[in-house]
Amino acid sequence: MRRGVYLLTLGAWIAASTAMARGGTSSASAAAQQASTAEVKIDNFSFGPATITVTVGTTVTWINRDDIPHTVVSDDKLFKSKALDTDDQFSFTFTKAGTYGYFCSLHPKMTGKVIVE
Ligand SMILES: [Cu+2]
Repeated sequence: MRRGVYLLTLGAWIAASTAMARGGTSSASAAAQQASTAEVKIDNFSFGPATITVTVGTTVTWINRDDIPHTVVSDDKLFKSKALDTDDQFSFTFTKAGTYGYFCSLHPKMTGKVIVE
């Protein structure tokens, strides 16, 4: 009888600590997802990487490392930066899954793509 109570107590303790561990893990990964960031470098008249794949909620930051101005403009006008001088940056947070093409309005042959999953 005493042994039965002990096992029951142990079982409850294991169940409780497992639930706590699960809770801790899921909230930590949710926080990590909210804080997701990605970076695209602009240099030598190109976006690098030209295609980037991120998760929903990711903030993508473009940084101009070229010595002339560039812009970041989405094909469907979802986002549009001002002319970025050297070392200027522009950020946009992608809240919906999809494929987002973009280009530099000063040099339309410069194109890139953000795939949000
Ligand atoms: Cu450009």
